[in-house]
Amino acid sequence: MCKKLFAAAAAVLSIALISPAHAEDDVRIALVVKALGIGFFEAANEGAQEAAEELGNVEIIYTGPTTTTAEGQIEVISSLIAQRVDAIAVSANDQDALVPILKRAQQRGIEVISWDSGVAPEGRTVHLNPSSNELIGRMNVKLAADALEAKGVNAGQMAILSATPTSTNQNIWIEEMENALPEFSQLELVDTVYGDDLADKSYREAVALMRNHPNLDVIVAPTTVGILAAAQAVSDEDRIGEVYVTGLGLPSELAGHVESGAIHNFAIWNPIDLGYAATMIAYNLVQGDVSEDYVEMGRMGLAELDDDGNAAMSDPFVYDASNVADFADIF
Ligand code: RAM
Repeated sequence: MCKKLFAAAAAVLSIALISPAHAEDDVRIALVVKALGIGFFEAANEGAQEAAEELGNVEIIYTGPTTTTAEGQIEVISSLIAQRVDAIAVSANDQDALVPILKRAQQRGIEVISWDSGVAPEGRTVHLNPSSNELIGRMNVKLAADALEAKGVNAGQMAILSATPTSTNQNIWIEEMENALPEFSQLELVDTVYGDDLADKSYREAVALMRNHPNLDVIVAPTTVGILAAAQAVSDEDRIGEVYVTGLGLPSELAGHVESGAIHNFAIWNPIDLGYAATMIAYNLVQGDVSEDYVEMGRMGLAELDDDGNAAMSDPFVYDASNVADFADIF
């Protein structure tokens, strides 16, 4: 056989052997996020890719709308149904608005779970919370109390800068914050506003909070987009030391603001582990590997399911000047 032909045949063969995409028996799992371009979700995607590598026959489709709307997610999900993916794992912009389209997905044999921000039980099989909602709510208020202490005052005002008004997760956490507040009599909640997990809107809302409440002591943002924008706003407005920012954020995005003093401390769980665990759950559902009480999450262990299919992972972790740099390279 001519050498050239042999080389060409070998090249084709090796392409066939190394090309992993769209193999017939690949399990295709769509990770649908609130919006593209949010660091928290990109870290979750890293975990999803790790799970896919571990499982071997999984392809992750990381997708979401460009802004944090239910309409945008409905469009994305329609297209995933047309592509006949095997599973959809969604962090929802609205717990009810997505139910009809997700029901349609389920009718077509697609497994559906929510993670991070939940879908109502009618629209999914499992919902994976990053941690106990009550704990997250209480922790956010405790962080605000820590900020007052850092400022050296005994009592003060706090305001909440949230994501969208329909975010399932932030709404539950705000409710839990309000439940915990009576135990923190030093804190007065003076306002709750919404930055929609858009950097520019969150920034404007943070500036408006400072203008509308001249004696504001703490902005609590239970969103990675909101906390970063608020810290930037406090720093740009020259209010470091007067208005403290706290809530839920990524060490990689906030290390500089801890150093500047705009943030005393903040919390988050590991978003890589969350994306990994959501992928494992979706995969096991596709395999039919799930009982009424639990489903496995690979290296993260068992997810115990309550009657509505809700599960929760581990406790959030608190970051401050003593440890933020150690985690800034990870997520
Ligand atoms: C943002 C999103 C996400 C939330 C984190 C804390 O990235 O709103 O849903 O879990 O913040």
